[in-house]
Amino acid sequence: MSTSESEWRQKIDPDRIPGHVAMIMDGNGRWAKERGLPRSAGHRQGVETVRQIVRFSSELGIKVLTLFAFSTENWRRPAWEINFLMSLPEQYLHSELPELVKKNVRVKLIGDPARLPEPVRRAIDKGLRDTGGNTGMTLNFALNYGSRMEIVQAAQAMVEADRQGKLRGPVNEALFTSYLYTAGLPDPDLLIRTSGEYRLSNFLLWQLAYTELWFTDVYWPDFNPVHLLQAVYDFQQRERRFGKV
Ligand code: V07
Repeated sequence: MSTSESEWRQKIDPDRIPGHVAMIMDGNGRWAKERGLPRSAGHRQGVETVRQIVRFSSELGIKVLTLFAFSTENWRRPAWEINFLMSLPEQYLHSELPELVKKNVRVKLIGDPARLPEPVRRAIDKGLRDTGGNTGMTLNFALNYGSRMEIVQAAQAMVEADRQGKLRGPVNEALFTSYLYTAGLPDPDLLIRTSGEYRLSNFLLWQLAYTELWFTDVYWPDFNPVHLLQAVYDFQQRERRFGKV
């Protein structure tokens, strides 16, 4: 452990670790460009960061980690880049699944799986199966995820349930929440976005209503455990009011 890592660790209250941390992993392309490398090199290094941050988050005691891996808008990228990105879930799970199982991490997916290539779906299904009984950190990958689509699909499902006379109770926040991909998960306490962009980019719009937001100029491939400790430290200095005085 580096000095600065142990120093930051000491500044953090272990009893007030944010239960759910969500991350927008931005800046892989810019990281590569600044080094004169192809975008794929940025994505590959981005996966290394995912490995490291998942390990560290689970050791820190974070209960749910949600990572925005691929948005519904990302299909507009060039075909070669989409193909490359779609090879990453399999690569990651192939190398990490044994460790995730050992560390009691449970893999979850939010997003529409319908458009994902068959091999990706198969690899993820295996990940969900092999970790389904785990009770440690939930590692939640947002893949082909878009928040407005999620909300519209929830509304459609409620209309359909009502048509079939199966709507359980009045339409309120609790019922609506139960139709989202994130049903059963707590709302994020902390959102981290890398790479100096100050937007939500159609990520968890409903779920982020009271979330603390934390931004850094650091590109995702350079994001490390010390940055995460800094974000958690800042989180612990803030006073959350949830709309109350
Ligand atoms: C992707 C690496 C991180 C930076 C952002 C873009 C590139 C991990 C996954 C993944 C997804 C599902 C899963 C296991 C791993 C991933 C995509 C891109 C599409 F079950 N990283 N990563 N998926 N990047």
